[in-house]
Amino acid sequence: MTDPGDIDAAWLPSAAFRAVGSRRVLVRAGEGPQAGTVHSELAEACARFGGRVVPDGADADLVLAPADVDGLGDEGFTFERRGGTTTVTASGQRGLLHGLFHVVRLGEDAFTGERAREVHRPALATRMLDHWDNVAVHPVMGQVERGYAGGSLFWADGRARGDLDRVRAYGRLLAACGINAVAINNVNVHATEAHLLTDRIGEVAAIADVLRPYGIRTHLSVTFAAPVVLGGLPTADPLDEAVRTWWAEATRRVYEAIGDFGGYVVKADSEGQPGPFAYGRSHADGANLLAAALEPYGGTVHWRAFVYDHRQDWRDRSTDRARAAYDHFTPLDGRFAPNAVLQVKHGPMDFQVREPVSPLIGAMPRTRLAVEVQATQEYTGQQRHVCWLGPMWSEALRFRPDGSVSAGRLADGLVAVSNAGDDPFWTGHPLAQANLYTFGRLAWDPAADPRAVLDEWIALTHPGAPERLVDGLHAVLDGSWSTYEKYTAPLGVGFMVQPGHHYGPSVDGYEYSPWGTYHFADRDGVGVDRSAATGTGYAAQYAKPWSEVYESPETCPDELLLFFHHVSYGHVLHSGKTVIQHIYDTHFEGVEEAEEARRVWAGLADLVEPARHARVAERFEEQVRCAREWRDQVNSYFLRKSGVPDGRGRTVY
Ligand code: GCW
Repeated sequence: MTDPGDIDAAWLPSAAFRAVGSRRVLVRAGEGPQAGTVHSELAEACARFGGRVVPDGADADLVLAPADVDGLGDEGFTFERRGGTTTVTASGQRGLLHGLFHVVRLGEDAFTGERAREVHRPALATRMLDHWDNVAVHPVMGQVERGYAGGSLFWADGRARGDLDRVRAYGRLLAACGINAVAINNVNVHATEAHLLTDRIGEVAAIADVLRPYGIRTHLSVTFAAPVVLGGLPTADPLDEAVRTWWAEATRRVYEAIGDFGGYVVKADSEGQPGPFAYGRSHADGANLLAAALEPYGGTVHWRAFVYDHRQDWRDRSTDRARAAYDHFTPLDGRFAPNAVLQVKHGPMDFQVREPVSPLIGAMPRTRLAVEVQATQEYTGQQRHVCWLGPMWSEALRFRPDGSVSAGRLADGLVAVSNAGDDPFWTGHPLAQANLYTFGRLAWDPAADPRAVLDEWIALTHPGAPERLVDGLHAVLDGSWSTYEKYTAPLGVGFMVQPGHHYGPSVDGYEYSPWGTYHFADRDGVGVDRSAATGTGYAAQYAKPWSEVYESPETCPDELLLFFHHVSYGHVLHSGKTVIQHIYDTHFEGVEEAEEARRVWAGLADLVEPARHARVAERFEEQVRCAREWRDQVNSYFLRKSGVPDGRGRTVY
């Protein structure tokens, strides 16, 4: 059982260091912030578990040392075990830090048998978390927009926290799963937060100082209107000389305060945020303005592609929000600066439980791209429901726009909206920690098997876990995404959530709204026709084979059918069921699966630290209640629309 003092430690409880800490360890990491971390981690682990940090030349069980290995880069490392010695080498301190955590993950396995030299390096250069944290509590969105884990880790009482110990602990957790960049404020940049860029950069620097020893660079969300709202200029036109000078000067000062500052994140012309459209300029003009300011210092601008009309008329059937990012950005391919990265949500809509992979991914070969996923569970149960997103992300990362199975790279970076806050369990729902951990590991290696990553998380979080606990956690987590999908919006149609906060069911909640998120259910059928032949043409944004696969209901995968097509309730799926019977069956099953997961969790009470067990148990009560609400509202809605009864005669209201 976990030491109660370790609740805060998530996947790095002290016992996770037992294997390393009971060895003779030789470190030649050199000087520098991450080298310092390697030294102190090992010294602490050895002090706790009876090992020893030995001087150069002495016999050692574990050696960490610099080496010049071709192609390792700044973050890669080698690992091998020969003649009773485990050796980690790296060209940079960051690599040694990653190597150390690799050894921690392996535990005793790192010190048994022989292992030929393995080379480890991250597949994606940027592995980033975006925090939607506000400095000043926002009247509607609170301190953390879409945050379900308490307040912000970084900000409290209107300023950067004075005590950054928890930020330090956070940085350590992130380093241990491979994350190397954090944006510390909301992409919706409000009045107070705009000032972080200029007169409040000192607060950002204090946070950056704490994250640096873990190899994490700090990024800032900035408002495109900064030259106006902060600089007093009459315009923020990206082609205006005074505007360019303003950004260059502001950025120079940022780097004076934070030498390794990562760069800017920008949400422009999106949901009311200012952007280049106001000046008749393109998003390439906008992004390149900031890229030019950052370029002398090696910084990057992450420019978000979440640009769509959020004030559309629901009566207008020709506008399709799913098309928007592709339509806006593909004409700009090749026009973005080398240090501008287009940050694209993994799906074309908005982090629904099921969406196709965005057609923008793969459609801009001359543009650097980062894929954005949402660890914070805005649409997947808000950390009251267990919903492990590893399989969903893995599916998206394995998707190949040309239908191949090659391991070719989808993007330069992977970004997640963080699900962490100042909650003692970090993520509100203790099991949601698995999402954060899995994200980091998949960003390091998108080809990794998510279940193996989950095994790592379980082993680190519960060192020495008996098989019953390991099996129980798998039983609760493995299928939790599929369970959530079953009791919520069916067959990829999306939304059906309560407007505004997005928790719980409201089938027609967004049906007559300006947000572009409709399901078009009537008495005959449901779904959005996005075919090229008769619909919005969205399906044609894909390259072959996907454009053809999605074009026809005959070939479209069941799980996406209502995303791409409007079909009758009697339409027969590949599964052999009609759409209406599928809706009934999955909603009953989803609730049963949630109840079963709750039962499995209850049976683990003797193996899990009591406070953690109680927190999860309490969340399961809410999940089951809410799942039943989803089931009954969705089933009743479709019974009333269609008049088709459940083939199995179960209760529908
Ligand atoms: O998912 C939506 C959220 C908004 C968010 C927006 C975005 C930060 O509902 O709260 O704003 O996406 O990604 O910009």
